[in-house]
Amino acid sequence: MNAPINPDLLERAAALQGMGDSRLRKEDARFIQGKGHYVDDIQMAGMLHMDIVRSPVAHARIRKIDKSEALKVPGVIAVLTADDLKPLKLHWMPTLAGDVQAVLADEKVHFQMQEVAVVIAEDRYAAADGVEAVIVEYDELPVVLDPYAALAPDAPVLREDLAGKTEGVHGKRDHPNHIFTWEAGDKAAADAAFDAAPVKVAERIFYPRVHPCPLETCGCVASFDPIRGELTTWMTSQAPHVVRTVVSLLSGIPESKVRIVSPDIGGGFGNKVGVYPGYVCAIVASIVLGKPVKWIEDRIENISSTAFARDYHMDGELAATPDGKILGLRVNVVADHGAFDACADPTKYPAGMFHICSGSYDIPAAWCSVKGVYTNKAPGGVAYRCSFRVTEAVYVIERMVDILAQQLGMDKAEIRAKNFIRKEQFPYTSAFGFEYDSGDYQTALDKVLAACDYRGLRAEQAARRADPASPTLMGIGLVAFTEVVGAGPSKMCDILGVGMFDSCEIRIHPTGSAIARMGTITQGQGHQTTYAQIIATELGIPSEVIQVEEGDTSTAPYGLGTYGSRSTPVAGAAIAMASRKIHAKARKIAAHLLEVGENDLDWEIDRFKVKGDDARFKSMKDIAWAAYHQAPPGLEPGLEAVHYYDPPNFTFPFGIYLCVVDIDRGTGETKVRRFYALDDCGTRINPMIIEGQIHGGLTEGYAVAMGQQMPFDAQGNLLGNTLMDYFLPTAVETPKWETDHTVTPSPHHPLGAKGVAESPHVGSIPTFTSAVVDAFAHLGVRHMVMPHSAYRVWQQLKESGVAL
Ligand code: MCN
Ligand code: CUN
Repeated sequence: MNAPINPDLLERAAALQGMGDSRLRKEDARFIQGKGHYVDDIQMAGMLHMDIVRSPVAHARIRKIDKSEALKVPGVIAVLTADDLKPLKLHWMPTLAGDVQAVLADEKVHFQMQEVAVVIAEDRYAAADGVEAVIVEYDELPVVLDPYAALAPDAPVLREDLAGKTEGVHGKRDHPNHIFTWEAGDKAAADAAFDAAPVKVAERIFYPRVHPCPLETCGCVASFDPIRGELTTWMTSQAPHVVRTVVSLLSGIPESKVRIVSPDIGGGFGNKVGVYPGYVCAIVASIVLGKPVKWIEDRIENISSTAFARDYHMDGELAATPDGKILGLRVNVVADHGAFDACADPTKYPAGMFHICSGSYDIPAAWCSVKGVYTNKAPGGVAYRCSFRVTEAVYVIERMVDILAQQLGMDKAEIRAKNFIRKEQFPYTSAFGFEYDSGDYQTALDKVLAACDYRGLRAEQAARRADPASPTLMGIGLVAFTEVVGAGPSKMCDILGVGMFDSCEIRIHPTGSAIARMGTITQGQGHQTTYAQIIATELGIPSEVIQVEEGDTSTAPYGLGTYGSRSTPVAGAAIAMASRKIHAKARKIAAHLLEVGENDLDWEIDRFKVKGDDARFKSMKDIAWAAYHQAPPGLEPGLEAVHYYDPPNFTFPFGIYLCVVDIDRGTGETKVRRFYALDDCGTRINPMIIEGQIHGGLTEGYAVAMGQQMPFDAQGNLLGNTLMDYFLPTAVETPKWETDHTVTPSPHHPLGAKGVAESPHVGSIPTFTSAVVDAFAHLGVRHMVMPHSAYRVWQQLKESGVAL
């Protein structure tokens, strides 16, 4: 596209605040004034409140549940247990991963804080008192927390409901605690590469269990209207349409009488993709009692029982030549999925997009295997800004490449450059079968190394290492990650059979303003701002007069929701395509009004003009009016379009991140001196919003790498389920971020755009580890387990003999 040179054109283009403009976030006007409208803000006449009785133990048989005292608590209306749900066949529910999950514990509890009963009362306090008064007797059973121990021949059987089932939805189960084994790549080719390779490295890379911990916890208000037979549920859902389908299938209520609304969401980060027992119970309670029922989690419930993330034990191996050319990759994963397999993966990918684990490198032979295992921990698995296990995949390959470099005495940057998929190799098919759409890794790497004076940093580090009196150790982390986002092509991805397309409906009003509705839902990403910008550029209507609406299944076209950084790659494309349908009709109307042929018109920013005659034109505003008043004969009036976009492929954004840390030899405290993040997400719609997304993702990455963890004691009690213990960095701890970008458009996306929101999280975590380990590399250390808290780093300082 040529930049407009004429000042009038520049002014007209700027007035649209279209793509490329750092338009301020439209959402912020309400958020910063406390005028957001969240689920817990909803009040309805006669609304009841629900609270959940949860298991204090991690593994036990339920001997008895006594509701009688609870029912005497003033204000308590009802207490429901699995026995009450049984006649409705709702005591178990299907999970997104093809397993089943207990809605309320049925004879057994499988993890601490599992849902055992619900109390419905006139207010929240009575509900809480009711919860205290429910008496549950448990016979405790041995607890299994380690996935390797869970696979021991004599391990206690956790899921008795699956006893004797040797075939799971994803193939054979060879142990009662085994969920699936999923393999990708060519094992024979990988084994052959390893047999022949002169250099091999192997390391166990553990990615601990963490939690996305959005500021707003999960919750809903379910309201069943017994007269109309209609169910409306406002809920914190990242995928309201999918929930509508599931609710209809489970309840038998026709889908046309189920309405799911996601109002403002105070952060999702993947935590709000799944369907939780609380939602199901609130809906059942509303249907049974004929009144609206509100359920809102507290913080401890959120961290302890809703979708965790990671918990991947990865055995990585690389085979290479002595000069650092990678010949083969093998990764063997044991994945701790907790008590129920409730990972939010697309149906055909039980281990998500893990086979992006060949990363940014041209690796000729690769194979991976992921074994899912049940333990006595909460279910979940894929959430937390991850795009379906990409975080784990990027972590393992980037750690392994560092380890290989260290073994060979090579520089981190050099070994990466040596193995990069080169620009001219795109589209590139990886050994795991993904077709990477576009990339230019070398240009990005060169830019980062120059911007940070990488050589200077290495010289400084050498000097520091040579000085035994230095109070700090200096480490340099470097990562070159490739993401796979934009799930996805329906041929490859579906959720419970629904293909993962997305949608957009645009309606231009007679006066030239517009409303657009999508099947995605913003949780803080700024869709109301950025989606309008796409339409503004495509149709020449100012962003300011384009209203964007999402999240209400009664008004928005069917979409699969927002997660996996899919909104821009999928819904963003749908927006462009719907706009183009309108554009084509507008051209017909303009030709009619100007009495010329369609081919005699040129499109220019906000108008169609007659070729070679600047004075004769019709603006989009003129055309909108005409569409409703004097549509050309034979053309239906109105100006609107719907488009459902099924992407031909994923998009593959990438980035190069560099981090410099100084570690205090006295305390183990790690100071991030510099963090430089270069991202390439193709065409950029709103640079300011992208930067905000990157700052947010880097801050979460910092949290995961440096402090977040969910430790369990031997009885399966989760230690650290409050914000006193679970690390959420504030402005005090958060390092200063430097951002940069290159632009390598996606060749298959109508706008050339790729998703970006998860990249900073995916890319930064291995960068922090890379930096911390680098500080110890000259002492022979090649890997350290996250989080790199001061205490752990201090232990390493002592072990390496350099503590002061
Ligand atoms: N964008 C852009 N140009 C691009 C790509 C993206 O301007 N080339 C803009 C988009 O227009 C959009 C934002 O960046 O406003 C993010 O777009 P995208 O990368 O498509 O990601 P999604 O909108 O699908 O967001 C999902 C992603 C996920 S999966 C998690 S987890 C996460 C994240 O978004 N959760 C968030 N960022 C979050 N940010 C906030 N504030 N809150 C959350 O819960
Ligand atoms: Cu997996 S966290 Mo985001 O994809 O909603």
